[in-house]
Amino acid sequence: MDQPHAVITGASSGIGYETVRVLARDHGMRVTAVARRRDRLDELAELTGCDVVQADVTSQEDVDRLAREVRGPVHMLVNNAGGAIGWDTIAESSLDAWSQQYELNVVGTVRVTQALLPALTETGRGDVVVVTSTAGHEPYENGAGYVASKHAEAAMTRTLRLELAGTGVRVIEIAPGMVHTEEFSLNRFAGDTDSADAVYAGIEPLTAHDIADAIAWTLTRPHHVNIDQLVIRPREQAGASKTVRHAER
Ligand code: 8X3
Repeated sequence: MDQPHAVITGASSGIGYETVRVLARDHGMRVTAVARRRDRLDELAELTGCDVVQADVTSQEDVDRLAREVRGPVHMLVNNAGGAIGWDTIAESSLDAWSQQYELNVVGTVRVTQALLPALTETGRGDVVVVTSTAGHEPYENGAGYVASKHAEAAMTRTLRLELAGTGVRVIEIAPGMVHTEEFSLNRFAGDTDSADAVYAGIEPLTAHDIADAIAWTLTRPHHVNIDQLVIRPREQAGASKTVRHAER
């Protein structure tokens, strides 16, 4: 086969950024990094030699352009773009935040998948990875807008696997728990660094590299092996409502 080519969304930071590095640097894949921020994309291109496409997954126009601009066959799509907005009870949550999270986490993933599926099926052995969350499997208080969008994204992923059976395309769900990235919690708490830092207090959270490494592992199994779903949490996070925190030393 040609050099494997992976397209990764949400590549400007966190899990997406690290997945570009791991697939390009450690696995010698050709990577196209997709994100909104040009400066981060340029940095990644310099660091890894990846191709870049500046695009917002919530824009149909951008994603249509992505499908046109992506070079050569596409073997892998890593749908990583997504995020959480707000920390409120359902009674007090912003409807706008609900819509934004659904648009980004669910519709954005479907939009990119639709746009690249022809290129993925053409190769006869494609991969669609969807980075969901443990929030896609277990609810928690104050996060319902995110939790609901991630449940929907996980359901979409399982449906996609059913629909693509027989096409040669694997559908892989990666469901991370608490991952300390530079932006996830900051975005959730609208830039409030104290609240964002408190999420990771007294626990060793996962890193973006832990998840990128897991994504790479699923993608490098023999192609008849479909890792349907990987749920990955830090050891001290036994569940959404059960995190054991140790006193800071
Ligand atoms: C992020 C994990 O625990 O904040 O998707 O829902 S969590």
